Amino acid sequence: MENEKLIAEIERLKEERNAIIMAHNYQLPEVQDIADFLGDSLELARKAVNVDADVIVFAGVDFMAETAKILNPEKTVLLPTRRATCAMANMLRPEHILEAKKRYPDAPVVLYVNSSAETKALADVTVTSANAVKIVSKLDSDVVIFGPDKNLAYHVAKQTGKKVIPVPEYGHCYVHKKFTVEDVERARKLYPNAKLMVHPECEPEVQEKADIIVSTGGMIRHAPEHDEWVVFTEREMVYRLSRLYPSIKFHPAREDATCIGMKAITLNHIYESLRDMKHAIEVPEEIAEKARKAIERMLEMS
Ligand code: 5XR
Ligand code: SF4
Repeated sequence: MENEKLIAEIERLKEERNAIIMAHNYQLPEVQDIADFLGDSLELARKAVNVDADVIVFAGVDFMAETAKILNPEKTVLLPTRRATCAMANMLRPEHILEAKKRYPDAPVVLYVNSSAETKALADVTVTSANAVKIVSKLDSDVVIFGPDKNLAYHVAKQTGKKVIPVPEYGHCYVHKKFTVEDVERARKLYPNAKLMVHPECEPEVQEKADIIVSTGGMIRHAPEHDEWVVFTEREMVYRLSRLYPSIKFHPAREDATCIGMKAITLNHIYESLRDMKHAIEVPEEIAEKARKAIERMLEMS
């Protein structure tokens, strides 16, 4: 089917199923264009609690759909394709956490929201890039186990002065790892009037040269503070920002910073997911209950 027809079919099925479409800021432009809500994973999960819909089609990667399901157990949450997965979240296995807990039995387990429900169930508290420093400082312990992003772990250790044990030792996002100091230097030369907005999943030496270090939600909130930016995160963020603020200039720091998991979702998958009610996310209740506690603790502490 052509896009126009697909979009009409999606609209029709949305009404029939009482469904809404939520999309992450890294989704393809044509997916962003049909979304009812756009945001980062936590904004979307929170939003999902307040919407009056029976079905949520989640255009994002699997851990995001799981988080939405954990906070909305009574709703049907659909992931348009099983290929939409996060390479970084997949690096952390429950065994990594259990092994670290053996070495540091008194250390709380702090997990970035970019993690599976199974691992969140082993966490004392979850964090986002925006509240990680605040939450770790508040914890009553000088040692914390932290996963899966070692760059965020570095940032947290530096800001809090605490001992941070990264699990796994090599956890990272391959999309954000692409950005180098050379990209920063090129951006400064090419766009001398622009400021640099950098995602905290980037390497420490890139973060150190940033004007601001923010999640995608933070990029949206801070963009109006200046009229030209170079954006160090997944490239579709530039589409999102440019559509929101047509009078501000945004340049991608690299054209090749694309997330394969995010890009796996097409309009056709969204149509098929509404037509066949697939792939419904299920989180076993004993896992969901524990993971929900860790997420709710974050919401209370931030
Ligand atoms: O998965 C990601 O890399 C995206 C992101 C974001 O900034 O949107 O990091 N996910 C966030 O929801 C996590 C929040 O700190
Ligand atoms: Fe995961 Fe990186 Fe893709 Fe975000 S951009 S979903 S952290 S692989």
